[in-house]
Formats: sequence, structure tokens, C-alpha cells
Amino acid sequence: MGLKVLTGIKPTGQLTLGNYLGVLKNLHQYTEDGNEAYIFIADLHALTLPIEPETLRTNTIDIACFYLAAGLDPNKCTLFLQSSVPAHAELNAIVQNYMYMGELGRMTQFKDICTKMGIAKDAKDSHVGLGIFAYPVLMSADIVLYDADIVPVGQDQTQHVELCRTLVNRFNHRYGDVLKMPKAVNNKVGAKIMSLSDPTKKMSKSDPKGDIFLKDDLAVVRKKIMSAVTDMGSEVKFDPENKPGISNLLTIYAATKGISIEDAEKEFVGYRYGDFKKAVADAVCADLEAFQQRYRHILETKEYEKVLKDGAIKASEQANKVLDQVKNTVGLVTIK
Ligand code: AQP
Repeated sequence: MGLKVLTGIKPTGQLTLGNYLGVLKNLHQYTEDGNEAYIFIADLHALTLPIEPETLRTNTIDIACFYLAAGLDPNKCTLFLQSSVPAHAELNAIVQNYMYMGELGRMTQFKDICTKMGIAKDAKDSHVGLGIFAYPVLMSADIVLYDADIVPVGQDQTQHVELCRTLVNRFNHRYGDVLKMPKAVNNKVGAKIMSLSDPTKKMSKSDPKGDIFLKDDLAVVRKKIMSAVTDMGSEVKFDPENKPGISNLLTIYAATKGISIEDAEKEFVGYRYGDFKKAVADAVCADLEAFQQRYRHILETKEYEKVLKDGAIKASEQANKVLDQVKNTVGLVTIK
């Protein structure tokens, strides 16, 4: 029997090559083999950090187009906007009572965001928004609403899926076997693409230093790769600890070509760094060129509109089933 798959991307900024290689590029594989895939744009999550309304709208439409441009067939999956399925917010209000503040405060992403924004996470008068603190609660609601077996994510989101598993255990321990236990899955190659200017940091859309954006002009993409930080050595070798820049470029190359790191390494034995970077830039630009063409076509034809409309209806059918079951389980009365 096929698996139920759930994954989302939040429209907090322009998508990066990290989002593409970490998740987008391989999503279509989960829509095959009788799987039931629910793929969404996590627009409610995007409100957890300050964002201009127009930017949020543009990013949201872009992600819808990117999903389709990356090869997702809307007839083989359910593609939808989180905010168009009210069950997400409703279940969030219920499951928040089964998650602890201590657990949320320990999330690495939350701590990183506080550090980046220079806000004290523990201080009583801290200006950390409740939404960013409680982000994994809504994410847990997102996951369990679709009875998800697997959640394809980049490495940075694995901890949040683990927290969702804790919630499921806790809830089921209290009420019986109600919620499905999900599992995070990462890509073998590309689960964590690093910044080109600081390869010890994740490439992240809200921290654009060293990012390649999916809408970047190809000449810009090439320039960014050619000026990526490397090291004083000369060997193209995968060694993230001592050669983080070269290892990141090897990962980018391997993930773009769909090959293993070992095979990528073999291709570049004896290469100088400059020639190696050129090969990486060629591979990425060839892939992005086709991707950008599809994106522009989908944006112009507004093909995404019907997809999202139909998706909201289909997603709501599934989500409401779980929501009703949870409401009934915890003792909320539903009058039909
Ligand atoms: N650098 C990355 N390498 C591999 N995968 C990545 N992902 C993000 N960055 C990388 C994966 O992309 C999916 C969508 O991410 P998200 O929008 O849910 O937010 P995120 O994980 O917080 O990604 P960003 O780009 O870092 O966003 P901001 O800056 O807004 O926080 C996820 O599956 C993620 O793992």
C-alpha cells in the first residue's frame, strides 16, 4: 500500500537553491507508486516573522509555480494553501495543549532565529513573537491532519518532526491510537546546502548572504558560484570539516545531477578549483534555465489558480476527517 506524504514550504522569502535541492527537486518521487501526497504552501507560518503583505502574496504565488515547475503533477498530488484549509488553525488550537513550552524553547531553529534577531529567548520581557515560538505546534497540526507517514524535509526541519512524534506519543498514550506517527525523511544528497559565502551556515531564505535564489539571473548564479568561498588547498575532496566550501559545492553538483557524492568526487580528480567551480556553475545553470522557463510559463498562464482551488477542497476533506476525530476524542461536541 502507498504512503501518505506531507510537506510544505513557508513563503518567508525568495526560495533558494537549498530549498530546491533539499526538497523541491525530488518531491515528484513521492507522488508515484500509489502514494497520497499533500503538498502545501505554509503561508500561516510565514506570518511568524515580520513580512510585508505584498511580499507574502508574491512569495506565495511563486512557491505554487515553483512546485509545478519542479515537476509536480497536480493530478497525482494535492497542492494547496495552508490558510485555505481552516482545519490547520483549529487543530493547532487543540494540540497546543499537549505540547510543552520547555520543548518549544529547546528547538534549534527557534534559538537560531532569536540569536539572529538579537532577542533574548528566555527573558520574561522578551519580544519574541508567540507565533515563532509556537511554530512547531502548528507544524505538528499540519502533519497529523493528513495522517502523514512520511514528511520529506531538509535536515533543519527534522527536529520539528521529532517534536511532532513526541506529541503523537503523548496524545495517543492519553486517548488511544488516534494520531498517525509520522517520520521525517531527508534527501540522501542535498539535505543541507550551505551558504556560498559562509559554508558553515545553512543557505537560508531569510538570511540571504551567500544564497542562490531560484529567480536569480543565470549570469548572477554563475558569478555567485565562481566566487564561492573555498580554501587554500587544491584537491576537490568531500571533507565537510576541513573543506566546507568545496564539500558544499560537491553536494550542490551531486544533488543537481542526481548522483552520489562519491561519483561527483571521481569526476573531479585532478581538477583545479576554478575549473571545478565552472563545472558546478554549468550544471546548476542548465538545471535552473529549464526550471525558470517552466516557472515563467506557469506564472503567465496562472495555471496555479485552479490547482490551488481544487487542492483546498481535496485537502479539507482529508483534514476535516482527522479534525472531527480529534474533537470527538477530546470531548468537544460537534452539532451537525
Ligand atoms: N539550505 C538548505 N538545504 C536543504 N534543505 C533546505 N531547506 C531549507 N533550507 C535548506 C528545506 O526546504 C524546505 C522548506 O523550508 P521552509 O520554508 O519550511 O523553511 P526553512 O526550513 O526554515 O527554510 P529556510 O530557507 O531557512 O527559510 P527561513 O529562512 O524562512 O527560515 C524545508 O523542508 C527545509 O528543510
